[in-house]
Amino acid sequence: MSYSIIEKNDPQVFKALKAEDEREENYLELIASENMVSQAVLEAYTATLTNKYAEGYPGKRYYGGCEPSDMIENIAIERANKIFGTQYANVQPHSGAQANMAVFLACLKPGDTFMGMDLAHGGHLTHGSKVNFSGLYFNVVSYGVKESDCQIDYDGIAKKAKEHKPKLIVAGASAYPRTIDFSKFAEIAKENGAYLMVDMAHIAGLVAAKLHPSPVEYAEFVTTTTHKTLRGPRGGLIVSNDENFFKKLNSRVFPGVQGGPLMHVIAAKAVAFGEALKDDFVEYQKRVVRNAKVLSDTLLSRGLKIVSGGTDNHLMLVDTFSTKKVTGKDAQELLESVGLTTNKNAIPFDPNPPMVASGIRLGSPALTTRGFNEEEFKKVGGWIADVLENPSDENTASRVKNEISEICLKFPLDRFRL
Ligand code: DSN
Repeated sequence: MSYSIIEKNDPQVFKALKAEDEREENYLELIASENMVSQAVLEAYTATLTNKYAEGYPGKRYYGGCEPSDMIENIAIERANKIFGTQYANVQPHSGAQANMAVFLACLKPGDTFMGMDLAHGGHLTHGSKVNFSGLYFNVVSYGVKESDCQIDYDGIAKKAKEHKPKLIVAGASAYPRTIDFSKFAEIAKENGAYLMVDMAHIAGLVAAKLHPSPVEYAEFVTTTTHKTLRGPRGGLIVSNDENFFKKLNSRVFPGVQGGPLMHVIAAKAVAFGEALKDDFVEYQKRVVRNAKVLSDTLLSRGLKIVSGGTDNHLMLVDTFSTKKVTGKDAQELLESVGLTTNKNAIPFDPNPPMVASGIRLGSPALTTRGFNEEEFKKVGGWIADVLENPSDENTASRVKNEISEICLKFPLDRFRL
């Protein structure tokens, strides 16, 4: 990126911005929730629309001068609906958390009961964590995965739903590597008179490319972030086909949980949605899934344990503790020291506390954007195994670091290519 004016006027900020550019260029990004946006998305993100207040919705704003804002928001809405086959899209949520909050406020009252996946089993903060609004203001009944295979315990969910009669069931996860059966969730919700919300944040790109079943026909509410597999700017989105809630959802986003929308971010969402409607986006998502499998198979072949035995989507959870006696925290630090960015992650039934954790979460979206294919993902798997097998061997670390530097040069982050 060029920051020529900042470089001149504000060297302190320039230094930090440049450091991030260099980090993205010189490290291999394996955090499953991250991706690299195109130059077109970045351009929209820096548009003058950041100056504009546009509280309200297209055609019904509280401020003058909103015609360009209306144009851009309508384009984003239209494209989001086209991608997911919906009639309603709200592109204003600043984040996935705010999209989720708006849905909760649209169908729950404080103190109502809802069910969500336990954070410790791969769920998300906003699905009922005690320290989040979802756990602070609502009565949460958590569900999880089975100890036998670490896959979602649908029978357990059905049992809990019958017992607790939640008003809402939330499906979706932040660290779940398997296909989610939305039809089962819908069946359970229906049997118990509950609404179903699917937070598809992690898999939205796969859903868009029809590589994961869509939740739209099963859930009253579907939320997502726009920056993970969907490869847009950091932000949130709600889509729905249940017309009973369209008005309510709008009023819960604004004025319910937000004031002025971030119009420049909505512009960047519109650009990213346009990219997601192109054929090569489907090809990209196919590579994301294929590359994740290759990485998981490579690690398995090197004796590492993969939670649930593999992956159906873009991510995997590697149990570094039971096989290599390396905690997630140490694994993250070791890998970062050679140029691989990952995050420590609790594994289901984790014997270690969350800040230490027994595993790492790996994802293929960002490196697939960078141009990596099967051959490169095999190498990445090999490097991870080499480092975890020899955590205190400086020769291994230095060899892997050199090889990673070489591959970074071979695959420059060419945002214009996207
Ligand atoms: N923090 C995100 C993730 O890493 O999955 C979820 O919002």
